[in-house]
Amino acid sequence: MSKKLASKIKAEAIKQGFVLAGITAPTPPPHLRNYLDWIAEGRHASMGYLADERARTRRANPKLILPEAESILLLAAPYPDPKLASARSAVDVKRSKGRISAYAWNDDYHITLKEKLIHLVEFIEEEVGHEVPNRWYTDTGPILEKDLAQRAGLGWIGKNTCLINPKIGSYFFLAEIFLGIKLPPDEPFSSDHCGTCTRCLDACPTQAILPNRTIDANLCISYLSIENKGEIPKELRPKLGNLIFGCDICQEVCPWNKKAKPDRSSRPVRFEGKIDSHPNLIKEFSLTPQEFNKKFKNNPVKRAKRRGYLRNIAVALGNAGNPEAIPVLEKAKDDIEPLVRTHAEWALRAIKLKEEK
Ligand code: B12
Ligand code: SF4
Ligand code: SF4
Repeated sequence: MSKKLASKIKAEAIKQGFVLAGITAPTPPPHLRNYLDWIAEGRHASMGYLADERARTRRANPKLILPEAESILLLAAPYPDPKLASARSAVDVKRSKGRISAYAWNDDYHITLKEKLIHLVEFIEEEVGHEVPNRWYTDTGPILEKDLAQRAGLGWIGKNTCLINPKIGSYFFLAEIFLGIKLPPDEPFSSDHCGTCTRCLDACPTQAILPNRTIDANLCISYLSIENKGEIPKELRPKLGNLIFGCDICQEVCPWNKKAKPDRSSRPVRFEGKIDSHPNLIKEFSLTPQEFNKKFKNNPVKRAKRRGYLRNIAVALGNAGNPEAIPVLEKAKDDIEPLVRTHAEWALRAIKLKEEK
């Protein structure tokens, strides 16, 4: 097992823009039990792909993903710190503006990281002088990414369930490359830096965070506004406030993100969002299918589809209670999407109720 090769690979990963790199073996993840209990309790909501046979067997045994695998390289790629936009746009809290999660301000990481992962595989093959069986993923693989990343030494799993690194916080994506070569594994990150802190649990608007460091997706705003394809339960709508795609709250309150500098990647970082992180809700609600597709072509927001995105905006408009939204909401009663129509009707009722008070 070459330590020198491992160091070279990690150095190349950092050169490519990753901020953390570590190695672990393709053995079963340490906290598989938590995942099995989680799906048995239905905490995955409608995300059936997390609970099927393929999902369970592969998570239990990473070797099933690539039988030749001898090592897994775990990587972290930074995304913007939400406080960069808060500083830029103090109107954040003015409720006619929506909020889009920081991870979605730029092009979809499923697309942008692909190139870097392929480059790393090529680099490794050049170094060893032959082809190396490999398989890479970011997010979409049947893997407990955080559990493996913790074992590869990248950080600890916080009470908010995110992987946190003491130097850089938690605003990063995880990616991994399964490799058919033996590399020396890193020491697992064994300390827990949450201590007695409960800020994330206290701040979560829907109390979605469970005591065993898992999330009840049925309650999580990130799930409700992105993965959920149906109605948002009426009793939860007020809790969404002005969040129209994803949620960063349990990370924003985390002291480890407050400490982390926005330029944690040691490169100059400005506000680099390609899309408006705090769009005007009334304007955004008027997006036609063509405009939506154009605006979010390579952006994570497209995952919600126009009907999910406008559903979320209708809820935010209802929560804002601004009567100026009435004309666009009235118009949406004829929208092609039933989901948009029902949520617009709810928003109109919510605004009228607020007016009567
Ligand atoms: C499904 C999913 C979701 C669901 C469910 C989230 C959840 N926490 O389970 C929803 C839609 C809600 C979601 C939301 C978000 N997600 Co998501 N999501 C995933 C996905 C695809 C699977 C997660 C999963 O398997 N959950 C099931 C539970 C049981 O597993 P787990 O969360 O890994 O939990 C483990 C720990 O709790 C551990 N554990 C429990 N106790 C202890 C104790 C110790 C000491 C240790 C070490 C471990 C441990 O055991 C569990 C099993 O290993 C992963 C990618 C992947 N393939 O892993 C991305 C992923 C977790 N998501 C990610 C992101 C960025 C987000 C959001 C921030 C997006 C947003 N802004 O809206 C939010 C964050 C919400 C939150 N606080 O978790 C990143 C997280 C990066 C990081 N730094 O941690 C990931 C890794 C995707 C990626 N490749 O970057 N997500
Ligand atoms: S992402 Fe938001 S809703 Fe989900 S657990 Fe964190 S604070 Fe709660
Ligand atoms: S807010 Fe506190 S408890 Fe929650 S993840 Fe951060 S340090 Fe841990």
